[in-house]
Amino acid sequence: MATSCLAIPLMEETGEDFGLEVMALLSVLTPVLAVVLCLVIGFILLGSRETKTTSTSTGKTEGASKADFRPWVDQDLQDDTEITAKEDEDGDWADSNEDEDLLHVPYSPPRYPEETMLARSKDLYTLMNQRRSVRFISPEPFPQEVIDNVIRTAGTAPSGAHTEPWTFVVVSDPETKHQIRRIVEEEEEVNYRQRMGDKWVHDLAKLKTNWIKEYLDVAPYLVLVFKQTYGILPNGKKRTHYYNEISVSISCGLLLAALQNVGLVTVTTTPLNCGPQLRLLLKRPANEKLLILLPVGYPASDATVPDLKRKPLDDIMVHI
Ligand code: IYR
Repeated sequence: MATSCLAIPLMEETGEDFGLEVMALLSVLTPVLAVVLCLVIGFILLGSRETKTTSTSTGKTEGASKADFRPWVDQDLQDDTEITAKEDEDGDWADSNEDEDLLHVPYSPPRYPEETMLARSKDLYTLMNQRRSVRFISPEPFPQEVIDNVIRTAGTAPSGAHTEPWTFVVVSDPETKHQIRRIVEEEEEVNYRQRMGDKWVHDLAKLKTNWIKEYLDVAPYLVLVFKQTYGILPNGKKRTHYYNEISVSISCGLLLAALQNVGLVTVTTTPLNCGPQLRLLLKRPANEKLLILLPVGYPASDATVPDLKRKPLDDIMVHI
């Protein structure tokens, strides 16, 4: 803009003079233009950083001064829970004062002599170290009460603000199992062929997995674990389910241990892109999102597993 305004009086001069003057002007203006350009870029960058900082902080920290902003705390607190809760701000959320008078009672779980502790720690490790993800499951039935008890066990997991944000859908009906298989295989074929990409498919090659999931028809039970991204109170108001994904993941860990404890097997599957269809098939509400699908049964008599090794203690533990 500056050069075009200055060019007007130069119009009447000769072509040579015009060229010289433009050159002279440009040599004076270039450093000035460079400084102006730097300032503009600087302001733009600063502006975008500030917007980012505010948009990634939680409701609590919004509006906090720069000195108050503690990303190591505030961003850690922002799991999927808070994002989901904020996205749905127009919903009617409950105040969380209903448990204010919660009674605190004495707690004295069993205490073992050190020798017993050692033996028990070894025994549980030995049992859990035998756990493997098994994709070849026998159709042989087992009592439904065992499933009830392992799910009761999963339900003992800790959860954010004791919200217990889990739903375990147990499917034994053959037709529903088959519909689940159809949905999962259809999506998994697209996953393996397109969505997962070459690197992921290559990384899985050693496990010899693919989109054919026979176990979904064969296993006597399928357990579909849903995380409740928020709760719904009897009065219809929504209740925040803090850290719902972590809470449900912990409960899945307990479920795996409980299955191992009774000699049943499973494989933790996370069927990519199947959640919404499975949720609708199983008539679960919109606040529930599928986290994990577990086929459960005895291992097939000819079951095989990849010969994987576990990392030694030194590789997984740091003692300070
Ligand atoms: N969900 C797919 C792919 C898959 C992904 C991972 I990461 C595995 O450890 C195994 C399989 C499937 O179940 O085949």
